[in-house]
Amino acid sequence: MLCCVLNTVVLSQCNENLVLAHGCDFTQRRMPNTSTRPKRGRRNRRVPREDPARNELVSRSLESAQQCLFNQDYGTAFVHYLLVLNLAPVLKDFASESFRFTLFKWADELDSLGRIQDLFDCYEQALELFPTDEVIINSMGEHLFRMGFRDEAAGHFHKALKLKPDYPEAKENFYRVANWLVERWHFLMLNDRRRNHKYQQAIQKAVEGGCNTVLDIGTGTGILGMCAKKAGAAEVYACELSKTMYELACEVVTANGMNGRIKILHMKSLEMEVPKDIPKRVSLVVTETVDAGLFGEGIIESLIHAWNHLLLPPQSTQDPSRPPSQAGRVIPAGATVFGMAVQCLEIRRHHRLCVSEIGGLATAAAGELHSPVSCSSEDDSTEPYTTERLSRLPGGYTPLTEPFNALDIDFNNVQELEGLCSREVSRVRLPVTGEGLLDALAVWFQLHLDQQSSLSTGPKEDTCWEQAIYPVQTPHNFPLRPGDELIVEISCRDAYLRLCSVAVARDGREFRLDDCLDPDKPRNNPGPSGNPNPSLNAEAELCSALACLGTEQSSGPRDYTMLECAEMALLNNQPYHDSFRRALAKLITNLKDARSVQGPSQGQGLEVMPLTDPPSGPMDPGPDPFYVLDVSEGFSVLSLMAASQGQVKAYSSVEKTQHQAVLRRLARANGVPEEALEFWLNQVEDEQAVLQRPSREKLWSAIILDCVETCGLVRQKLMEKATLARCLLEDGGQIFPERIVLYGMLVESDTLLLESAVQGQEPTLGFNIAPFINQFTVPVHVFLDLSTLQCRHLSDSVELFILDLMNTNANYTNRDVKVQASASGRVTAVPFWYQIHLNEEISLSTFNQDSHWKQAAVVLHQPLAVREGDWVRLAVTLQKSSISISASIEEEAGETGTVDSVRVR
Ligand code: 44T
Repeated sequence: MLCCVLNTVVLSQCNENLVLAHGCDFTQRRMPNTSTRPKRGRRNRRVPREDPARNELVSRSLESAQQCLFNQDYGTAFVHYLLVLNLAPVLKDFASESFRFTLFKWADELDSLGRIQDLFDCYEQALELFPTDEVIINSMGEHLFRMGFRDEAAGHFHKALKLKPDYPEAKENFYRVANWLVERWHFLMLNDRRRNHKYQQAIQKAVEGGCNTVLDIGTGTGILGMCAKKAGAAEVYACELSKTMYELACEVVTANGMNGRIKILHMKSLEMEVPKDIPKRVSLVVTETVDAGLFGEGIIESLIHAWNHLLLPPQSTQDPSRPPSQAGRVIPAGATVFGMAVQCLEIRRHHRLCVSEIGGLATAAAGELHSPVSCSSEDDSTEPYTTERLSRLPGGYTPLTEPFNALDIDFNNVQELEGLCSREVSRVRLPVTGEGLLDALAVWFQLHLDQQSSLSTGPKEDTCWEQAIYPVQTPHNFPLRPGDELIVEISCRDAYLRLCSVAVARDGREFRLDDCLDPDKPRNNPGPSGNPNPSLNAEAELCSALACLGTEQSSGPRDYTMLECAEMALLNNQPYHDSFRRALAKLITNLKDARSVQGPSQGQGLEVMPLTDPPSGPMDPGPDPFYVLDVSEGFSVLSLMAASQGQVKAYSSVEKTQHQAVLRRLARANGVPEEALEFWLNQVEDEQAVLQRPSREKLWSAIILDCVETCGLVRQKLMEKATLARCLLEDGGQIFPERIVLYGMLVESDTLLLESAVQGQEPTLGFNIAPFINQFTVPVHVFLDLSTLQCRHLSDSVELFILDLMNTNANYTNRDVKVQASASGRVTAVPFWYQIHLNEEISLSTFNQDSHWKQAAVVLHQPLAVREGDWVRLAVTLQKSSISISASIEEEAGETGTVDSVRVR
């Protein structure tokens, strides 16, 4: 009997661990996947007939469906249900719950078998039966998201929420992906009055000057097209590639009485043709398809295509008499790009490994770890730059050069646009003006709307724009000083502007900055302090870098591994790893003590395993090890740290082969025997292996759960995972963390408002846009840097919520918290962060300067005016893993603390 129970536990353990290990990660800040998945052909619907044979078939099928469901044969059950409900739609109400359950179970199986097309076919069949079932729609969205079809997933969540506005699962999903549908910068741009006004003026001038046929490329909400129409253009066309934005533009244009007067096309400008899409070439193209790196939205390609196919020929210098209505031109007319070298710790720790030791493990053997941002164009998985608002980087930045002119581009000169990508790589020599480590080149630009007017995206401007960041990827720590010259290469391969720091000139010699090819040479890890290794002065650092360069020709393979920026920052987070190390050590010591009292394996009432040879080293797992499971998302060394404690057999859920290889190398170099570390997902791939897992008789001593996403939100399904994990623990075993406590404070922040909705009652440039785009407002802001957020603190920090992972039944869903205003003002938001308690003594904060976590904030529906000393009641709700907060003034005075909490039923 015991054996049977355990087998069931182990079997379900295998599945549950998969559940524990896999989750939707809504937070990846990589390029959205714009591909669309293949669609199933529409099937003919059966027409139900009334006859006894059919009734017999229906009832037998229904019985079979129920029997199969009972036997957990979900595939067959699903087919039976389909048959039943197609033949007898009257049974829909009766069978809907079981049908859904069957669908979800079968879909999970198909998912784990990789039968993706079958999975979506099932959903589409289900939706033919239940077209307005928000639960099915939402669940299909979750599968779509996991498969990388993010736009489509977001569309499904939105649809589910429209069908049932208070459906918590859909709300949570929608909030997490809304920015894939309507990116947050739309709000910023529409709130940027100066930018709106300048564009409007430039367009008005051009139209009044005779450009009367206009095409708005990438119209977004339709604003620039409407400006052209309002200025009197005879014909206005607009195109938009995002379906959601296209639909929004149509709504906005109609609401502003311009329906039929602006032709909006749902397509990429590159696919447009004359006369198929627009009757004739236009005299003006307006566009703001520029990102922080200027070319990232494809403006070069779009304008080359527009000049060749959609625009009238440009005004020529030979024949200046051609009237503007007969010549083509573009707003913006061109741009000037600037760059500047900077030292910035925050950038460094997201792109380079800065520590030589993590939680007791030497890192040298990890090989070269790179972030996915690199100036090389060879690797498809890398992007040339990332974006940051320099003024908001925690810890700030130090300029190492003056801003330099990197590029000038004339959007009205098609030859220049076409020549850009075939241009020779240009080299600039920049006098170094500041002292510090070279971490990145920051780039911004001036967008010349016309001869008179321009917009700047510079770090010192009061704009909403971010700057493009080209991180330096060399493993060396390269201290620059005034008098040096930094040599930068500027190129424009595949229509991306690429900047790369290649060398430093000092005292008449040139030192290349590319990688040290000999992995065995010691490296000077920059260290988090900015001046990394106090024993090495700048000169010695340079010499040691040179020593590496001397061996550049050495053969031998390079161990080159890519980590996401957040994974890199996590590796650099020493307090995090040290805390885990201490907490794990304490647990193992306690369990050892308990075992020595009880005798081996007694605690679980299991057969004593045959004794094998005694452990040969301190880190050998030995015959009766402690089992530790790390189900962190992405790359994590916690399993290895556990294995290095000795007498531990650790299971890692690191999936990528390259990442597993890094862990193996680190294990070898740190004396952790191979058998002490296993990769969980390798094992479960092979069903046989699952059943023969060495730990089948065992329960876990520790399960490490990844509870907070980098973006600052509680990981989805955390509590469900904790409940499962709790069942899989041995006596005295522990979930890490055992508890997380949510903290927050009252702030007044206009910045957060500007990023979440179009503000104010005033129409935007006279147009009614806000109510439409504000439908996509999401009350929770993620990826905040609270330490640099422009805001006024209106209270101290206060405990908002506790999540007990060791006893999930003890949790509540609602809690009222009272907090006193420490200053007068308007509470616009409640930023929040977490204290993660690994055990009673050891905890970590997600709001800490070494943290790889960012913070999040709830933006209040309505700002709340407070006077100093007022008591504010915060009603905090945690539904699934999404937090909502509303605030009101508390009339009676009282002490800070919980007013009320409602337990989970
Ligand atoms: N964001 C800047 C980029 N499109 C600005 O679908 C600035 C980022 C930013 N449509 C913080 C602040 C800011 N044909 O809806 C999008 C896009 C569409 C096209 C048709 C094409 N060839 C294209 C190319 C793009 O154009 C719209 C605007 S694109 C970028 C705008 C405040 N973070």
